[in-house]
Formats: sequence, C-alpha cells, structure tokens
Amino acid sequence: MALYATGDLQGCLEPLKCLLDRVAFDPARDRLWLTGDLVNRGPQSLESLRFLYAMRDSVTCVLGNHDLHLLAVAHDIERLKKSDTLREILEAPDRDVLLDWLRQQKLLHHDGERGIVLVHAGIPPQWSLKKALRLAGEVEEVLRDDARLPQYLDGMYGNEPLRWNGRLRGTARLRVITNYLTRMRFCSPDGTLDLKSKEGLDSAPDGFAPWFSHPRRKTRGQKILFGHWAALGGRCDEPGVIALDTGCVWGGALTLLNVDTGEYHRCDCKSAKGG
Ligand SMILES: [Mn+2]
Repeated sequence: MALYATGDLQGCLEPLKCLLDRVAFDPARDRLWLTGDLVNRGPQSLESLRFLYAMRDSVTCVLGNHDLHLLAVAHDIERLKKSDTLREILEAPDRDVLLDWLRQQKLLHHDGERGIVLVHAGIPPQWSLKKALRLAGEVEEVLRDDARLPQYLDGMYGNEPLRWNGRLRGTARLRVITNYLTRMRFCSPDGTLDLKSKEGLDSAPDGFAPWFSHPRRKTRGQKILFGHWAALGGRCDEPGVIALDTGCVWGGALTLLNVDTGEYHRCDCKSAKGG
C-alpha cells in the first residue's frame, strides 16, 4: 500500500490521470489524498467528481473554498460567477449523488498512525491540532445535517470575524473556522486573518506572515499537507509543512507526492493532453 497526495485539482482531471498512471496507482491497494478545491475554474469539474466518486473507497479529501462554493450554489444560496465552471455539475443527472458525497468530506483530516494532517488552507498558529480537529468537526457536522446546512452556507461568506474567539457562537463561529481551514494564507501571530493578499511570501502586509511560519505555532513539529496557495509554487521552507498546490489550473502543474518516499511527480494540462 502506498499513500499519494495531490494538490488542488480544480477540474484538471487529465493531469491527475497522467500522474496516477505514471505511479501505477492501484485503487485496490493504494490511497490518494487530495487537498481540496476538487472543482472550479478548470476544464473537467464534473468528470473530476465522477472519477473520485468512483474510487471513493481509496480517496481521502478535505474541502476547499471552491468545493464549499459549489455546495452554496447548488443550494441556491449563491449565484454562479462568470469564471465558475460548475454549471455542468449542477445540470448533471447524478448531481445529487456527487454533491452528497462531497459534503460528507472533512475540513481537516488527521492520520494518527502516520502522524500526518491534511487541510486545504492551513491551521492558525493559536490552535493545537486537537482543538483544530474539534472545531473542524463542528463544521463537518453541519455540512452533513440537512436541516442546518442551508443556514451555514448562507452565513459562510464574509471575512469577519478576523480572529477566533471561543465565545463566538452560531454563524460567526462556523464562518471563522471555515475561513481558517479553507481560505487562510497570511495571519498575525495571534491568528488575525488577512484574506486579501493572495500572492507569494513577499506580499505579506505589515505584521502578518504565512500561517505556517509563526514561531509559536502550536502545530509546529506536526507534518501538515496543504493546498490553496498556488503562488507558493509548492515551495515551503517550514519543516514538516508541505505545500502541494502548484497552480495546475493557472498554467502550472499538478503535483503528486508519494508520502512514504517523499518522491514528487508533476504533470501539466498541456502534456497530459499531448500524451
Ligand atoms: Mn482554495
């Protein structure tokens, strides 16, 4: 059994197939982890979901902001944006099966045996892993609850509150948990979010730094795989923290990591189609 992890798919199914072929991935034997943002912006959002659903027993994925956006649009809470490529999913005959599977996925996955964490954006510096798992669980519970899901999705959008506080309740509480785990790039040492800067490390506003680089980060020493931040180009100097989003949908490549050996494979959309 081999464990592989890949970054933000965003509908770039051909590069994923190319990579899985290259490592002779066998769903009966191996496992695939994905950092989320399975869909949107890219060419094959619907086919990507179908592909992963068909091998769901071998797949572990966490949800990204684009996956949550898809759920919000599907529940008529948010409208499609011009740049969205989600319509084919909404109009598919199997949409309910796919969307039901999607909302069963987690925001944070911890493999205790291997000592590895999987998350879309990151874990804020002031949270221990235990706390992050508990709070992610609060959102995961709502995602699976038909009665509470619409209200959560309706309240999900927005940048406030900028910082976690244990006294937060209801919509604001779920929103800040979601923003940390699925949208964060830069924050201050106390976990105050900056959700505007999207570029590389040198674009940090004064007083802010990448979530993983704070010296007193409570998950320091923990192995964490994350996506969401294409501008890093897969570069992250923080020990144990592995950036997997290499911007395939933006003309970069999809990265596949053999988690056991540390070997990286890359494939871009152009060569996947050509080969
Ligand atoms: Mn993202």
